[in-house]
This record gives sequence, structure tokens and C-alpha cells, in this order.
Amino acid sequence: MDSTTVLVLNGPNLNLLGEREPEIYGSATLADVENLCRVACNAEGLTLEFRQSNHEGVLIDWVQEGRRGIAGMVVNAAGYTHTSVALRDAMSAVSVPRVEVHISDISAREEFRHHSYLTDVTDHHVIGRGVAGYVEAIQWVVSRRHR
Ligand code: CA2
Repeated sequence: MDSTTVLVLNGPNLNLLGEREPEIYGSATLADVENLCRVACNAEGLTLEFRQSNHEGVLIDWVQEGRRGIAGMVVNAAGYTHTSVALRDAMSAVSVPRVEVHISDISAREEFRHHSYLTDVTDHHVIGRGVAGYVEAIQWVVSRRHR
């Protein structure tokens, strides 16, 4: 990874996107999301690094790996959004622009999804815009470059 890299991290169960609950998450698969992100990055001369893990520690390792020297970090922490102080602590040590993304509008869902441990350790938030939110997040990273 280098200064042209956008690191997009996806948390637990997002590998199942498109398989269930299309009324909440739509019908796109995570591979479709990766393609959308790649097109958005390539159009700006950026390199996409797109990853998914079901494991909290793996996500934390990846956040640490990208904490400096890249163009930006886009994170959909999925269920860990609402539970993980450890992931929050990792995000707070990141010095590149950070975007929190959620496909669904977490504020309009169950009460336990209303709180995000990541909101105040991220610089921008794209919530409830469907998978297009990932592209919006990348475009925000682009808008922050060379500032
Ligand atoms: O709306 C989002 O992007 C979420 O981060 C998605 C998480 C959920 O826990 C957050 O509250 C909001 C869930 C990701 C798992 O998504 C699945 C999609 C289809 C089938 C199974 C899981």
C-alpha cells in the first residue's frame, strides 16, 4: 500500500451480502461492491485495497497496517460497529482520512444499532445510502487529497 491506496475494510458477515435480507441491504454481492469501488478508484488514479474479515483482530491488524501513508480508509465494521472498543481504539490511531460506511440506515433500525463506537473516531460518515455509499466514501477521500 502507498499514498495512492484506498483501503476499504468490511467486517463480519458482509461476505454474505446479496444472499439474505435484500430488503435491508439490496441484492449486490460484496464482489459487486468491490467492482464499484475499483471503478471509482481507478477513475481517480487510485489503487483499491478491498478486504473483508469475520475476525475482530484481523480487522484491527488491517487498520493498523493502513494507519499512515495511504490516501484514506473506508470502514464498514458491520456488527463490530456496535460492540468493539478495540476497533475504535485502532481507528483512533489512524492519521489518514477515515470514513465510516453503513449500507443501511442504522439509526432507523433496532435500538442496539443506533450507537456506533466508530462515529467520533472517523472523519466522515456515509450511512443508509446502500452500496453506493462506498463510492461516496471514496469520492470524499478523493476530495480530501492534497489538502
Ligand atoms: O448497514 C450496514 O452496512 C451494517 O454495517 C451491516 C451489518 C450490521 O450489523 C450493521 O448494524 C449495519 C451487518 C452485515 C451483515 O450483512 C449481511 C447481509 C446479508 C446477509 C447476511 C448478513
